[in-house]
Amino acid sequence: DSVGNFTGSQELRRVLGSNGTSATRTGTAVPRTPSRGTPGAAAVEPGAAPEHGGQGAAGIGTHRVLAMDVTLAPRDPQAPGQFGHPVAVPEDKQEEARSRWKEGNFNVLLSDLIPVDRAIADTRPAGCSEQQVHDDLPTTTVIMCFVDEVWSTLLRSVHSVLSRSPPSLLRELILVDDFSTKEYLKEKLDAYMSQFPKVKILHLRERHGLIRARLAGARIARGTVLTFLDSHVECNVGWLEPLLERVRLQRARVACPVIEVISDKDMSYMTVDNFQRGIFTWPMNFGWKQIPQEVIEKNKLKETDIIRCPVMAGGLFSIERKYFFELGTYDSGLDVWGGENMELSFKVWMCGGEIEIVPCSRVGHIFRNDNPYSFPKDRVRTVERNLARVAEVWLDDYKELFYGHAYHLLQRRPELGDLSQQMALRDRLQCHSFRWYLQNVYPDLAAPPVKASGLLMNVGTARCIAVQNTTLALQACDVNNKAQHFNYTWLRLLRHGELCVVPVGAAGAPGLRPCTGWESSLAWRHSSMAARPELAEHLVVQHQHPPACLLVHRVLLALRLGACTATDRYQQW
Ligand code: UD2
Ligand code: MN
Repeated sequence: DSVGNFTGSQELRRVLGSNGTSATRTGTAVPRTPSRGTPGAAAVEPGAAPEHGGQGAAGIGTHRVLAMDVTLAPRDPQAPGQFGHPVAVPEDKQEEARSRWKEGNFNVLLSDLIPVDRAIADTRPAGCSEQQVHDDLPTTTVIMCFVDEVWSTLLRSVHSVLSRSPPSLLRELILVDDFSTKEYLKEKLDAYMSQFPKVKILHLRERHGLIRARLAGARIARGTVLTFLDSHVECNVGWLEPLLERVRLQRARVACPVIEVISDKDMSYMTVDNFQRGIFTWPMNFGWKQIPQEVIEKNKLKETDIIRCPVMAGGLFSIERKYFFELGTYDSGLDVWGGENMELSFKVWMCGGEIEIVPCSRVGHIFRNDNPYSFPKDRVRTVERNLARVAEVWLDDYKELFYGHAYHLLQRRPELGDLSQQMALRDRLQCHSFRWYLQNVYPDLAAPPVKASGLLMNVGTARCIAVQNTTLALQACDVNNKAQHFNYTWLRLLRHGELCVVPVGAAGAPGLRPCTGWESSLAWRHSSMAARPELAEHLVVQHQHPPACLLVHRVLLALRLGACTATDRYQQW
């Protein structure tokens, strides 16, 4: 059934209903005034389930999720930004706010103004605070890696973990300093954190990037579960137990909180629309996608229902430590930033696990328009290389869809480094194919529209390719003639309906064949062989060595394959 693709088993389903406004992470987020997290009031609603829920099926007791939050009665209720309210930059500080923006690519001046332990509104859907979780939840190590994080923001992230996590479940909080350059992140940070016995700081001796920095934290972690967080977050009331409950129920599972928005401009805490899944579009761009309204209604989905996701955002999640290592952690060949969320998502799903968003767990995050730190190498190329590694290891033939959408990579393939360990891991774990993943986990991935469609006109002769019965011919171009219409797909097939143009047809010349399955021998690269890209492009059979080009024979005026020549107009289409 379709709901299986969207939501998880419904163990956590409880009281229904919703209130309050919500917003998206793509710009229309609106501040939310606290409705339940009012100062001084415990986040317990009248008529809710009892504090202790008695015995679970296995004889293990359960209790109502703890709403512990020492900030609910804040020291200074009048402080700016308290309760997640927006803050305005004072008139005489506008210039300073602008100049400090680049320290973190958000309003650093305001972050410094608001308390490091401010209260925020409890944005959980109604019903979350009555949910029951097991008394024997696993402990967790929180791992937060950072490079040159803003002081007040880093502190606020740490305080939110310490003050809103049940102490018995928080084994430790490991800060991994990825070779920051800022002075305040050295002795001053060590000194500040020394007041919290649970906080450990690992200063890396060189820049490793977030992927290897997280792994450095994971290697020394002692909690049963690892919980990764970015270093500019605010964990909301009751955020931890629902994540740990999901992992306790099923160890081969990644549990993610709903990621809410801390405004980069006014530092307000904003909630987001419910019912959003983590998805990707080609070439492997992460995004959130709303579950269609009719699916919500048909299946009577509740705001508190678990949401299964094809991929995760990457920054905030809980995973059992031993399971993470069984999966081979991350591909440690991924550099600096980007793509690791795709890698772990494909690996988890294809090798027997699952990924979900837990609506009763909510964590705010400052979304920024640009990375505030430098990349050791070119940023774009670093991310592309990471994604290409993921494509090569996990996508099977579908990697052509990735390369088809990142076309320049076809011409200039990045140096990917050694992939043999990753391939061996996939073998050892006996993971499903990417086709299985698409069919079972992400069946609604939009069928990729074709890359181009229209006529295939030869520049030298100004004639067009046409389909005659089941063979190819050259004719005077006519846009109204359906026989001359072709689609060029993202998999680089030249299609006419169900027929594909193939390099060698029945008569030894290029011809047609039913398109069944994808093989590299059917693919045509449409690209310029010339230094001047404004020249019309060649249709190259790539898997032949040397590559061959589709051309019109000057004498016979018929289609042939031949050696590619950059300037030959009879080879340009
Ligand atoms: C998102 C994820 C982020 C990561 C990234 C893709 C969320 C909320 N964030 O981008 O966790 O998955 O996508 O890779 O889902 N950092 C280092 N060393 C580096 C670079 C970054 O320690 O070389 C730290 C950084 O300080 C931050 C964390 O890694 O705490 C994530 O980086 P980001 O906040 O720039 O990534 P973001 O949120 O844009
Ligand atoms: Mn981030």
